[in-house]
Amino acid sequence: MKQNNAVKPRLMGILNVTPDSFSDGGRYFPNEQRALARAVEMAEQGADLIDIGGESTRPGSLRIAGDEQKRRILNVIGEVARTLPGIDISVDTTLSEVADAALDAGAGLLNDVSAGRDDPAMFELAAQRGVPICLMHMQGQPETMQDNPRYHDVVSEVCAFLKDRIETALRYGVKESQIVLDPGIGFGKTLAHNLELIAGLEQIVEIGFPVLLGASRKRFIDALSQSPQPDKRMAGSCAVSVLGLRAGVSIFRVHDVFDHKQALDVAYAVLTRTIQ
Ligand code: HH2
Repeated sequence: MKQNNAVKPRLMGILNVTPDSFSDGGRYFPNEQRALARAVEMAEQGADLIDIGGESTRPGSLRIAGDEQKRRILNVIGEVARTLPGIDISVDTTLSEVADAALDAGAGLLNDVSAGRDDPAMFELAAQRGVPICLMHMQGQPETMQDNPRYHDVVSEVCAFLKDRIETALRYGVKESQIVLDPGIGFGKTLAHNLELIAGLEQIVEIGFPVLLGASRKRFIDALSQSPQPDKRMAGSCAVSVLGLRAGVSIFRVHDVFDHKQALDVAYAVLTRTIQ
C-alpha cells in the first residue's frame, strides 16, 4: 500500500426507516419524528449525507414492495430535506419507482445495492435526473447470500463486476461523473472475503471513481472481537474506516457519526499533515 491515498472523507449517516434492520431496526419506524431527530443529531455530529432506506438488506432478509418502501421513507425524506437543507440525502433502494419518488421528495443520490440488476430502470432514472448513483457489489441476493459465498480471487472478481456495471450504466447514459463504487462488505462474503476486500481497497479505488465503504457495525466485526451486540462494534468499525481512508475511500456509510468523524479527522490530519 502506498504511504497515502487519503482524500477528504465524507460521512454518510445511516437512517433505516425499517422494523427489522440488523442494528437500528424498529427504532425509526414507524416513528417519523424520531427518524427526523436522528437525522438532525447525525448532521450535528458531522454527517455530510444521510442515507435513508425502507428495506433491510441484512442476510436472510426478504424484499419489500415499492409501495411499502415509499410509505416508510417519503415523509421522512421530505422532512429531513426541509429541516437540513445543507445535507445531501441518499435513498437506499434497488427499485426505480422508489428512487424516483425519493428524488421528488428531496433526495439527491441513489444508493443501489444491486447496482442496477434488480431494476435496470435505475440507470435510466440516474441518467434522466443527473444524480450520483452508488453501484455496490453483492454476490447472490440478501435472502441467501451468506449460504456459501465463493470466489477464486475476491478482490479481482469484485473489481471485474464493478467495471461491468459501470459499462452498463454508461450505456444507459449515466455519466462517469455520477458514478460511485462500493465493494459491498458483508454482501455474499465470508469473514476471509471481507478481510481480503478491506486489505485490497486500493485496487477498487484504482478503478478511478469515488469509493464508498459500508462496514459499520457489520457481523464480521463480531467474528473478530466477540461483540455480538451491533452497538458494541463502533471501535472495530472505526478501524476499518481508517484503513479505508488510507486506501483512498472518500465516503463512509456509518451508524456512529461522532466517533467516525473523530477517527477520520485525526487519521486524515496524520496522513496529509494538515492542521485544520
Ligand atoms: N450496507 C447495508 C445497507 N446498504 N449500501 C451501501 N452502499 N453499502 C453498504 O455496505 C450497505 C448499504 C446494510 O447495513 P444497514 O443498512 O445498517 O442494515 P440493514 O440492511 O439491515 O438495514
